[in-house]
Amino acid sequence: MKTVTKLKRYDMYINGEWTSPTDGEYFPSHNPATGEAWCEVAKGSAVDVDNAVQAAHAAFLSPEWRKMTPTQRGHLVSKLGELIAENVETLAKFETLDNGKLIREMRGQLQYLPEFYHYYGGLANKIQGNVLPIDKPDMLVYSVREPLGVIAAITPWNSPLYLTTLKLAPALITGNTIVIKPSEMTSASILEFVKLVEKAGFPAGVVNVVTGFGMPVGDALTSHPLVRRIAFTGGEVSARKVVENSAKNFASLSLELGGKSPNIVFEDANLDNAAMGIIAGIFSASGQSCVAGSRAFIHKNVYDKVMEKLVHRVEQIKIGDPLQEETEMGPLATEAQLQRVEQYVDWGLKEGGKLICGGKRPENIENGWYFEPTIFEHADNTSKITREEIFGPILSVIPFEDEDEVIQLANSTEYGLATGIWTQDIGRAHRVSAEIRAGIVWINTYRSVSPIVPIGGSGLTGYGRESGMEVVHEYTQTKSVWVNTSDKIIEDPFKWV
Ligand code: TXE
Repeated sequence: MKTVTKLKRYDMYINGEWTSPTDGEYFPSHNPATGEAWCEVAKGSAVDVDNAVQAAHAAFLSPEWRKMTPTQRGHLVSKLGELIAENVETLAKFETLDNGKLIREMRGQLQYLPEFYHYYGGLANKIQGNVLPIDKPDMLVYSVREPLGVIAAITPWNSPLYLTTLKLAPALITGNTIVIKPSEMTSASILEFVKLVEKAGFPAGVVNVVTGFGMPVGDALTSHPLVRRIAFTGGEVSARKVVENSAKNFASLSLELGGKSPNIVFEDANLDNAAMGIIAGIFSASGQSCVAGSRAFIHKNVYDKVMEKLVHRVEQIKIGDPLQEETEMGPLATEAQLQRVEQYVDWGLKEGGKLICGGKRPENIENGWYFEPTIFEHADNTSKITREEIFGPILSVIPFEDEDEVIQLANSTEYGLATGIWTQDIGRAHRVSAEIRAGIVWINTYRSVSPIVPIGGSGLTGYGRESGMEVVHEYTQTKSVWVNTSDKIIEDPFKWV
């Protein structure tokens, strides 16, 4: 008889308490490398969401949080960074178990994550208002930047802790409180991480986590009347619902929905680096990255050479268990995502794309949601596979003849997130960068991120920016304070001042 092992069970974190779901239900979370359930997570409801938002709202109003100085908040956020640094290995393992990404990628992300907390921790006491050069006599006018209130953070499965951090750190240093709703596929690492939030010493209710599905949890959270800002990373379909919900509570919004980012290789580029950059751009994380460089435009004079380098390296990619150090490509995060990738391969072939390599599940791996790194060659940029975000390991390669043509091709997408430009010509690098419609341009590099640098895009990618200094404005609002410094008696109440 098969023994049934009891799965690890996660409750929600509301008002500083581990809280079981009001409906008493839990759902399984699967390991993409095996396809098997490895833990279960509380299935939240609208009632749980309300409890979490009310707790966050009460914490926002509490003297304990309100009266804390920015310096003290900064110290708490930096402390959280230190605790992450001490727990990299454990957190990385939970992320890999849930989303199937390589342990070495998750470890690398987590080793770097404390930098975000230190950056924002240090920024906490540098957010200043202004004394305004007012055009009226006997007046002192100054502005202060104040927190908004309860922030709703909705995150996807591809990089749970990194994408949560982009929202959490700026929200906390500015004095907001937060309710996080992780993806239903990858809640475990966030729930493990929240233990560190508790340990860092944040007051109860400042950080809350509700788990469950988009409907009803994400929906109830983004339409809640006490939510003042929604920071959303995910797909277009859910994003449209979130935007509709924001019409109910007038919460401000940032949306990061991915892209169809190009890597452009000019004939004067260092071709070895360009090939490596293209591979890193699309096959890292099995293509499940918002900035995945899923289109490569290669100048016709170097097209064959670059293709040869690309195919040669791609055919050596080691696919397998993401927990093994030598693995280079792990599985896709869900079975649905795997089927979606297969569907795009079918469309690619039907629409006249030439399959150069990959295009199927690896034959030597029995279980798990694996797919081979796949390269398609196309004559132009018009097919579905070259226009839509796939979120899988499929690269579309298209040749081009000149700069104007490639700028037009690169911009002929509804997204506007990232672009890679590979050239040794400094003038061309900046000229092309200026013409590209994207929130991030990488020249002779790809996929670099830093807490100091804003991320975001336009069009179908969404709007708003995360990371960098300017994001603190998105988590604060200006209060203008007018002070009459004169001791004159006000004689005419109807006189315009
Ligand atoms: O995203 P969803 P999915 C893209 C990528 C992918 C597609 C779908 O192309 O194939 O989106 O991915 C929550 N109200 N990206 O299905 O469903 C949901 O519970 C509020 C790009 O995973 O949008 C989860 O927490 N929230 C992207 C989060 O939204 C709702 C990363 C994202 O899930 C909701 C992920 C609702 N009505 C996918 N419905 C990137 N930018 O990197 C769902 N959610």
